[in-house]
Amino acid sequence: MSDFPIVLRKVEFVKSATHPKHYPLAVFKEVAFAGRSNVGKSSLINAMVRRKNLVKVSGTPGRTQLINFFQVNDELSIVDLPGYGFAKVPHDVKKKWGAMLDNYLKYRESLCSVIVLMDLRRGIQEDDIQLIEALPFFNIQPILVFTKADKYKRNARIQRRKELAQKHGFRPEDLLLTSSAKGFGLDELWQRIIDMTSIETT
Ligand SMILES: Nc1nc2c(ncn2[C@@H]2O[C@H](COP(=O)(O)OP(=O)(O)O)[C@@H](O)[C@H]2O)c(=O)[nH]1
Ligand SMILES: [Mg+2]
Repeated sequence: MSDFPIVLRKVEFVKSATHPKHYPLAVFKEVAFAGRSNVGKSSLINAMVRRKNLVKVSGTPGRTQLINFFQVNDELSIVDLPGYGFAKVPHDVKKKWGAMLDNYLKYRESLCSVIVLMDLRRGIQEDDIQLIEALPFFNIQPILVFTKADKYKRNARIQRRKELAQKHGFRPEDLLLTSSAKGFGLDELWQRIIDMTSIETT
């Protein structure tokens, strides 16, 4: 297991909310995890905080339409946003999701960064691009992360990242390769979060 650049002294679930008036007080710097349903969001958050079941993995995809707030070391707030791009959710659910995310990005003043998760096999999809391109309008920095990179051998995943970076106009080094199954890329993602939030790490 790799060493994280942060000591995890305390990790806890705070609350779930949909409306800004129910968010927890914005006392800590915050990062939010976003991505399509089934991309590996819950798995990655669990791996990042070294808890097996802090966040439920893979119930019915697309049904967790809540914003879930967690807290690390009384320093950092971590948010699990509802997954997008689930074809089977009805239109009005999608509309509600859009409004909920819009409100969150607009009104969450403690939000430093949105971590956009994308399945390395599926690549960067239309709804990912929409989110990535929207973030600058809310003054929010993205961190771009590929999940399930263990599905490729080492050289193949580096090649795949290079191709996707070229196709979409990113620098390969700005696209993190992670695997919560094998536990790689997590220390690098932690370092980006620490750099972006300037939180204490000891
Ligand atoms: N091989 C592999 N599978 C993963 C990884 N992360 C998640 N999965 C699997 O992908 C599915 C969806 O994971 P989940 O974390 O629930 O995705 P979420 O819907 O984005 O929260 C589950 O079956 C996980 O076991 C990974 O890093 N590698
Ligand atoms: Mg999930």
